[in-house]
Amino acid sequence: MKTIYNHILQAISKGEKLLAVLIDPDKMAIDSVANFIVKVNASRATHIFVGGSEVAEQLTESLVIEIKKHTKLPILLFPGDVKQITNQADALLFLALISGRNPDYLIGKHVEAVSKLKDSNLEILSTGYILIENGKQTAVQRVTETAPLQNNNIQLIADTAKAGELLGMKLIYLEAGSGALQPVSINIIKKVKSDIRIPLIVGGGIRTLKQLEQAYQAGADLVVIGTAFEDDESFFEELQD
Ligand code: 1GP
Repeated sequence: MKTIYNHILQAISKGEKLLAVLIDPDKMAIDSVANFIVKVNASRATHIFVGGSEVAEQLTESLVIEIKKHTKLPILLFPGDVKQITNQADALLFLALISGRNPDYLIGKHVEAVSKLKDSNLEILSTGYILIENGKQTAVQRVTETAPLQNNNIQLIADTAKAGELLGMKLIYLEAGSGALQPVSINIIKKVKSDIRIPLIVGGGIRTLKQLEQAYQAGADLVVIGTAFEDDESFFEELQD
């Protein structure tokens, strides 16, 4: 059953806030998964995202299989490339990098992905992915060869998100980049949230409970955290369910 998107909509309609733990297959050894997932399960996390900008072939599939052994949380692929797509996950964030103008990341990779998706059971969630400047170059910028939107051009960011919604995307993801020095600003989140009707994901550079709560209060429906957990797993203790 492809119910992940409906669950997200239902949770939002009840005023619930969602949290995804991002696991990068390039940084997580298979034999560390069991211990890590115990902490994820005990935390307020509602989803697991798996993906990274640069991941060796096959790593994603074996990691997803291992994660699944230890949790009932839905696993969503957050792929940096077509080779990270595996039918073992529950859903795929089918990301279009709408902040950039690189045709490969707007449509090219998606066409390539179709042969992998034809017989797949993955729930496919079309997602408008918007990269926002955070003071340092991120892996996404380097790999996609696109410039982020400037964080002081809030109208352009909001219009980009709205264009994604009007194109029929199911989710908007505001991304400061993995390990960003500063998360997406409260003002940006507030403005985008007030302009769109579809669920809003926010990620990149969120390292404290305060930043998490600020993102939620500003209007993020689902926050993604990766680096803070990679750097210090005790952060999970602050996020007990
Ligand atoms: C990156 O938004 C995610 O794509 C999470 O970022 O690793 O900085 O938490 P962090």
